[in-house]
Amino acid sequence: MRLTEIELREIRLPLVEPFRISSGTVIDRRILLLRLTDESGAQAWSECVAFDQPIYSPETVDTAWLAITAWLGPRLLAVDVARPDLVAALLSTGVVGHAMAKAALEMGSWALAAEIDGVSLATLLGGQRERVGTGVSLGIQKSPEVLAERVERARTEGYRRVKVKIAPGADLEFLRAARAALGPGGDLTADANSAYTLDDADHLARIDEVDLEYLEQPLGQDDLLRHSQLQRRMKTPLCLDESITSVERCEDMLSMESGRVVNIKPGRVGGLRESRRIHDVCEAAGVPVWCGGMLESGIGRAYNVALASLSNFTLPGDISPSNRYWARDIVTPEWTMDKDGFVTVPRSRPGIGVNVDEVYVEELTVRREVLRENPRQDGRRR
Ligand code: OSB
Ligand code: MG
Repeated sequence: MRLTEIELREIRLPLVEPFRISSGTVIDRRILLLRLTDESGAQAWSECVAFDQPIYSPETVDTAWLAITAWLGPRLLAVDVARPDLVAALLSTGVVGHAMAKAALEMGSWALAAEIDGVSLATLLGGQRERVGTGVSLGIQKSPEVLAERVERARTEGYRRVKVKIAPGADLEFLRAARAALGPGGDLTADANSAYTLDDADHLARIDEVDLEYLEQPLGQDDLLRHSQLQRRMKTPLCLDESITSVERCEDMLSMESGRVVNIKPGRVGGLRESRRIHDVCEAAGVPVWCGGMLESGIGRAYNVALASLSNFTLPGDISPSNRYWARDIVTPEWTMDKDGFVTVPRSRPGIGVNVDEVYVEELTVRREVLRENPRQDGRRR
């Protein structure tokens, strides 16, 4: 595989409703899309999951744009890539951080390889599952009553798990209302997006009463040790999201017992190779994983669905259907969920399994830049 062109596009896609987490709110999603072209003419679209503001991690759309155009894109254009699992190392040598920017290129390389090989991305990754279980992630609502209505609706729509965003001042009462709406047997989880400190341990331990499947990322990204101290004081399993930035951090979590469940987001860990490594060490340790979401368009979602087809993704992921986020998605067919709460893994066509609506993408585009290979020193163009 030899890339001849990397096209960057920023689109704006309004969410059907604002999404509020403890650290901020997303209303209009600014999304950075890439289109990779290789010398055979094969193409693949990918998505960078960074937000407009650094509310989840240090990266943003603008830092990723810079990283890809200034440092990462030129590197990928300068080499022949034998296999997509080599791209992560190529992008990481000498460039620290910028995981989401790297992931957009790395993941696109996997899809391009799948296109060239004529197989689906899920198949190339080694995923066996035919469908993946779907959960909904509900942003912080105005009141426990409003949340209860949303939970009730999610339950009737068939979601296999309901996740509720929490923050100090919007936690226990909200979770009690959610539990009442879902019933005692329903899978309920909460995500704090790092809104607490260990000083809140007594308060957080009271969350045990609502019987969550897990509590996601209560403490800071770097708080692996503190999460292990909190875990010892709670019955509820902890799940780590922001903290797991690499397979090494995941190994640290396992040896410190900082949590019992892992959320894998390929953007957060630099791509699909690292995601698979994390999946594998968790599987070996008997720790279940699920695929997180970043309010992706249908392009990013395709990668999440393919990843979640791997064997140890035994818990429902944040992989909701297109209409939970967008009035109109940028792919066809749009992503749908069946009445049992599953999304089907597309296998019948090569690559990411959906078509990109390029006319609509063009309409939504607010910024565009194209990177091209530099002719080789000897003047030959292959
Ligand atoms: O922690 O998973 C998170 C959205 C914004 C920032 C952080 C998170 C989320 C979600 C979105 O939970 C889940 C989805 O894409 O459906
Ligand atoms: Mg999370």
